[in-house]
Amino acid sequence: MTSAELLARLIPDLDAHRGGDLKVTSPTDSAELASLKMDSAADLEVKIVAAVQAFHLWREVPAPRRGELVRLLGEELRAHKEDLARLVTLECGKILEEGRGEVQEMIDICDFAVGLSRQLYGLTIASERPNHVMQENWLPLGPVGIISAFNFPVAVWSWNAALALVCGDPCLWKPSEKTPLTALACQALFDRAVARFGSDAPAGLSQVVIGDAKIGEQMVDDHRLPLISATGSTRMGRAVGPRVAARFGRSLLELGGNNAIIVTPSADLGIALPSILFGSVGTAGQRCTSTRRVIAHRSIIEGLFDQLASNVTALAESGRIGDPLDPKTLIGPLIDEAAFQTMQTSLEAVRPHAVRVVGGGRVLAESGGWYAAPAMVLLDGQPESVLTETFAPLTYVIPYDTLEEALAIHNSVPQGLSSAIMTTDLREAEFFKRHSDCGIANVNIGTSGAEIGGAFGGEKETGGGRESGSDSWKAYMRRQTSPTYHGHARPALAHGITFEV
Ligand code: UN1
Repeated sequence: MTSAELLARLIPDLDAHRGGDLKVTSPTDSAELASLKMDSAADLEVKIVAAVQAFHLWREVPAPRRGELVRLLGEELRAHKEDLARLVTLECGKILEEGRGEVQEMIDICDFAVGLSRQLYGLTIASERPNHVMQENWLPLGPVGIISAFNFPVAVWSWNAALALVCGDPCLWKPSEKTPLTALACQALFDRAVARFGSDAPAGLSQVVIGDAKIGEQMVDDHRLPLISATGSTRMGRAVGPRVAARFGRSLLELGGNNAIIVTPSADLGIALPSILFGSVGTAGQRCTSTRRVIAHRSIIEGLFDQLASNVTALAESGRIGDPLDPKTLIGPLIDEAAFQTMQTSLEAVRPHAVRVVGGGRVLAESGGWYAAPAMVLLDGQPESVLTETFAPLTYVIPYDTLEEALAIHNSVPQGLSSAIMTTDLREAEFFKRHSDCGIANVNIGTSGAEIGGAFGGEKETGGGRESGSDSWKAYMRRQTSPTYHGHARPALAHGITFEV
């Protein structure tokens, strides 16, 4: 199937979006996939008005019925999983197997949200006054602005949209300008679900905004979007957070990571090695949960580094880097030349401090894509440059002597998303869980590949937001405390106050 055929299957109305201003290329070979029209400020205004109108109608639809729409969306995703995964692969360059995994995350969050649509529980709280009941109610919040990144071009939308929709909120989605086609494909699948759902799904319930940072800023500043859920770099979050706060909006930020795996002397290397490799070089190191640092006990670091080095060298030499649609490929391209150059800059910055450096160069230049051989860097400490997240297959291997020291190194970066320890010692595992400052703390599991059922997100410069599972849905609703008096006599005042008029 050609890319044109795939696009036609997934985005029946693609022609309506074609235009001159946004060229979409595939990182696999830098060939153009399509050229799209960007939304103007006036276009966005129309979409926001439609989203507000949709909110007034959608909030009145019972939540379990709203869940039915998300159930149908999940069915469309199941039916189109392979096509959508291919488009994810073509547009962002992750290998097809990971494209499938990403669509599976979408299906999973839809299932989760369907169940949730019958469980948006509030509380009944004991009142201090006679004949009073005090409830805590969760009410729809309003249209949600979703800003997503290129590396999970569809799953991140679904984590937000599936929850927002059952909570009663329309969605306005600005995907990365590098991956707008997968967004249009999701919108088309959503439209199919709506067609099967019936007329109580209002127009404007889910809309895509195509454009760059400028139109994103317009969303961020608009008070009619009470929640902005933004995924991307810490730099982006630094701009978004204060702007949303300035209008007293709510933001849900999923920003950079600088995730580490601590490998203790008791670790089972048969578990540790594949976990480190998937975390470091999987998705070409372009997950916010990718493993950027391995903090290994000094007694095992040399042997571990040798094994990591020989594994990544073998990947490069055995043709496992390349076309992400090819089933034998494990590492696809970086998103673009700028990503490759950033990786080189980080390598140059760390080189003077390195004990050994393996890999890191460009491969398959003739393809037109920016493919990098994964780099492993053995260090004897944690230099300044390691504190910055590099979105590439670049992993720093750092020694430690005591577990306290390992955690100190671990926590000394500004980001706080995912963390891991490889150990067979219960005490080490529990010490790690208590002291890791991250939102996610894995034991004998790598840093990437979190399940949707848990709350996903991190602390510090990762932004503090939580999305997908657990009680993340609360971010998409507003909490109302509602005391009711049901007695006959003059009601008592709280706090024991008497006020006789
Ligand atoms: C991201 O890279 O932005 O935990 C999200 C994981 C995936 C999500 C990554 N479930 O690796």
